[in-house]
Amino acid sequence: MLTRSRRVWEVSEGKVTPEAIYLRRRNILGAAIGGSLGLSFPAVADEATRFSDAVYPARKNPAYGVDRPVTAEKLVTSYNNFYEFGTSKDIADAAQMLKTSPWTVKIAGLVEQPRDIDIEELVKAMPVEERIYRHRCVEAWSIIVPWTGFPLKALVDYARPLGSARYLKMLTFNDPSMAPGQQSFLYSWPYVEGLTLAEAGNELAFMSIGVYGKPLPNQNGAPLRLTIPWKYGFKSIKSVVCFEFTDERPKSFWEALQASEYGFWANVNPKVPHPRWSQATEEEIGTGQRIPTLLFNGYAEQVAGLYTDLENEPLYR
Ligand SMILES: Nc1nc2c(c(=O)[nH]1)N[C@H]1C(S)=C(S)[C@@H](COP(=O)(O)O)O[C@H]1N2
Ligand SMILES: [Mo]
Repeated sequence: MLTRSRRVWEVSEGKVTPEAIYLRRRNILGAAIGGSLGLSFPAVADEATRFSDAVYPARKNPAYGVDRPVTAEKLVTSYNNFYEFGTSKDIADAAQMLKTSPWTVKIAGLVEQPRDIDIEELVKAMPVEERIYRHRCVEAWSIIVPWTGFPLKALVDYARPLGSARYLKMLTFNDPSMAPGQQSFLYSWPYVEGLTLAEAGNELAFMSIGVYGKPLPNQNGAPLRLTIPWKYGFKSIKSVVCFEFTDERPKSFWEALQASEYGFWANVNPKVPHPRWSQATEEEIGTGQRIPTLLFNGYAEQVAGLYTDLENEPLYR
């Protein structure tokens, strides 16, 4: 049931833009160098980053719940999008090659003091809690997940951005020796995403370090991933290594590949179809039910105010 012969959103070769082809040429040199150095895969997966025992169990925040049962853990940890490890949903085994310890997070760009910080140190400084959120993929499937993490706003405050900063750009690791998908020239690595600082400061914007009361499995974006529940899932960037504050709107990974289909805003809206399929309903993974999709994925009350002056922007793709 979970495996479909073909995913409509998978970009067929005919759909690849000239820009993607340009990027692919640009990347060939880097890959060739990696090959000549004889980089090889480690034989065993490294242990996941360990957070202090104080993190688990995290306080459950009752303000963030969902009126449907959570999705089975086994499904959430075995049905994934993580193109660094392949284009199918079945990448959990491949993702075990990701080395998540040590893990350094870079705080860069328009901040008072750019710096590198070990993730364990960062997490110690953050208010960790558990929240249950809906997750709505642009491919029209959804899951309900208990995340452990901290508000993105706490990280923004910690970074102390300058007044000139307007956007937060986030980057995934870039290491084709650990992530075979990054050897593909069709995509422009590393995966990148961005938010306005107003969005990053919204109470719902969350950085996750765990699911189901345990550290994130690699396939879900260990050791640190964005969880931004009112936007299509591709905005929720996994395995983040850099937070850069900038005055330029970042061009995200999917936008760079196919801007007509995947934009910067990507807010969930059942009334705005994807160019190739309807967004009116979604398949709830596990139950197989098709349920109506909600404006802002059910979070309109918290986030609609972010967009009141932006009616001319393509907010819903
Ligand atoms: N670095 C990176 N982050 C990513 C992706 C990816 O391919 N690479 N896929 C995105 C998409 S399309 C979705 S739906 C979610 C899936 O998260 P999950 O596997 O934890 O459910 O991760 C998002 N974050
Ligand atoms: Mo997605």
